[in-house]
Amino acid sequence: MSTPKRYLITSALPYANGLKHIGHLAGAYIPADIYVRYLRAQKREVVFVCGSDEHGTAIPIQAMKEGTTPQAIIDKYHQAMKEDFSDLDISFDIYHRTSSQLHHETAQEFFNLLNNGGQLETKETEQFYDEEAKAFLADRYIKGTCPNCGSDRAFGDQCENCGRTLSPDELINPVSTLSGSQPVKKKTTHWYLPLGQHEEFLRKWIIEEHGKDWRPTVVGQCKSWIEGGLQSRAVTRDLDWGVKVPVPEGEGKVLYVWFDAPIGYISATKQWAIDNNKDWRPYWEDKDTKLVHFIGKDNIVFHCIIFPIMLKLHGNILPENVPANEFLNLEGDKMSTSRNWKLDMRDYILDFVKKENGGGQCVDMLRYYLTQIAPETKDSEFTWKGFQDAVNSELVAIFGNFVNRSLVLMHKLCGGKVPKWHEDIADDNDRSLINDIKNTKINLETALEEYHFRDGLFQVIDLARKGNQYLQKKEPWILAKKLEQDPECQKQIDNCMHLCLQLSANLAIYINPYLPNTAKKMLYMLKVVEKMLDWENGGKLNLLSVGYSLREPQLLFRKIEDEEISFQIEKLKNGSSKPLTEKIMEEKQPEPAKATIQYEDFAKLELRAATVVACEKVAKADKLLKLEVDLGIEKRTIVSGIALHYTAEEMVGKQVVVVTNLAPRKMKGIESQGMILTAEDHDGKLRLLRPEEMVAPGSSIS
Ligand code: B3M
Ligand code: ZN
Repeated sequence: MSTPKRYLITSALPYANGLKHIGHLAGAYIPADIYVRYLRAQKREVVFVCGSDEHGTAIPIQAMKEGTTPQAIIDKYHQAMKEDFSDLDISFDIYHRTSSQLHHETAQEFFNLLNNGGQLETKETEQFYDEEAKAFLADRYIKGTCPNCGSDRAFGDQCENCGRTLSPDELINPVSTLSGSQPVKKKTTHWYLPLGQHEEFLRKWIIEEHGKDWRPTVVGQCKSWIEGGLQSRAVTRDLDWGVKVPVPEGEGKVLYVWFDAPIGYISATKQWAIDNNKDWRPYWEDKDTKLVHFIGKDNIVFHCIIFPIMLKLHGNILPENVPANEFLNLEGDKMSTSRNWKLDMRDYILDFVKKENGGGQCVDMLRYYLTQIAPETKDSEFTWKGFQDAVNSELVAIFGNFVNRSLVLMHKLCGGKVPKWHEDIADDNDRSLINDIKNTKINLETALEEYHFRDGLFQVIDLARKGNQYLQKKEPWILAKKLEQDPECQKQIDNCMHLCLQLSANLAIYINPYLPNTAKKMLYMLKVVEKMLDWENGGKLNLLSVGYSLREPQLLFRKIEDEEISFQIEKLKNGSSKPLTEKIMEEKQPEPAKATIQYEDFAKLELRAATVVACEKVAKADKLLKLEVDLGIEKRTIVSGIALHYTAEEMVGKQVVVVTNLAPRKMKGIESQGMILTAEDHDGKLRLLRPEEMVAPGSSIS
């Protein structure tokens, strides 16, 4: 296929009824993010959309559980999920929500167009009705025994035990979850999408056109749906939470959540276009757009059968691929929210990313392991031991080790500068490594274009492994010892180190889609700008110029200790993954009183008043502002975590209190030369501490 003009990449819209776990992350978010980062490095035009799915019965059910309103539920979880994705560096261009006005209008317009075009049928049917609660029962509100596996906890739409999609009529001994009573049948009218009329289209499009390039698991599921005969699907529900059916006869009814949710991809694109002054239409109407949906396997039928029919009828483009993933199990068992057998993204963030020695490297460690075990072709399993092994024996021992050794050796043996390349003494080992650097680019490209993310990652690690083998063969440290007798050895050392450094630069390019924080850290050490990560630079051997001096290396990854692993396993077995409210509380607990100190201890602090002379937001960091402050005799740069509480504009001109003798610290690559004092309110809000009246900048505070 020729290169498309633009790409629209979507990740499944998660239900805003709870925090999402690493199974979701591995299924629909990390692979999409890798793909998008790769496309961006290729300088392709790409928009990556996602957002919260805020309709469906899951929302009012969660509200009942938490004793609050559906609105409060979606507000809480929308915000929480958005933060979690951002903490794990999932780089959506927009994270939208289906409760927005724009989405309601878009979904209603969609329904009207299909309805007015005669593409929907209405049917009167009998549906389950709860006489005590006086309400029609949505499928999710009915529980009973699964006809497939016999589990007595199946819902009217799906059995969570065996995964089978159900209709309420199939349930044995149905009961209403609203009142616990036995539901009765009552007449009601609904709109239906007659899937059966589109069977020919589906057969041609999926089986003939994409039977070879889509994942076999996806094509297999579609085939069995089509061969099983496609029934008409109701696209409306008797419910008061959702997008209102936009016709008078639809009073009291809403669109079925699976009708409106995928339209959420379109409304997200519209909102993105508004925010960025772009036109959304080509993304959904121009055949030169490549649309790709990243989802989990339980969403296949909606993305490969129902939504494509809707898109076709509405005159939109169809997805080019739907790389659905299978499921991720956890420590020998299925992940489950009700049994609290799961690892929430938030738990990992609190235990690793936000811990002292965490940050970007812990984000990358999780991204690494989840890609290495990605359930691309069959279910796979997350174990803490596996996580530890992947980090310690691959990231630390292979990738991190190679980069670190290369930099340490070049500082030792080449005076901290990129040494020359002497073509006249190049040998087979050199040439074979050069070939590997070039071939990895081609193999990685193929893997990424075909959505084989695991395989691609393996290629990158394998290249680092080859780098280690090369160093081991060349032994530049031995050559260094021979220098006195044989000064010619310097040329061999030069070649070896030159190649290792060019390989390190290439590794940064190749790892960037997978582990963006690691790539950035490498850029810093190699003292090169972000532009070097452009894909077209992959395979080049002149990325670092001869004579260029590089920084001292820092370790790319830390080891995962045994205690961390046993702690996590204990935690999982004790079911101590806490609900969100407690997780937030945990973060915000007032600190216990600290031990008494002497005046001398206090006097060690140097506090001064300073005036903010310039201020800007730190790119890609929601919470950070970069300030330039005037301390009378000098100006300093300070990075402060107050961006959620003050805008950059309002900071300029303000006086603040600065701890001036604190050791400088790097945040997002900027050195912060001091700290600004704030008070934290109970609700987490930060307020600046400052002199009651303006004082001369630099005034000391005691
Ligand atoms: N919210 C189901 C899920 O999270 C659903 C996906 C919608 S994608 C349009 O599995
Ligand atoms: Zn079942």
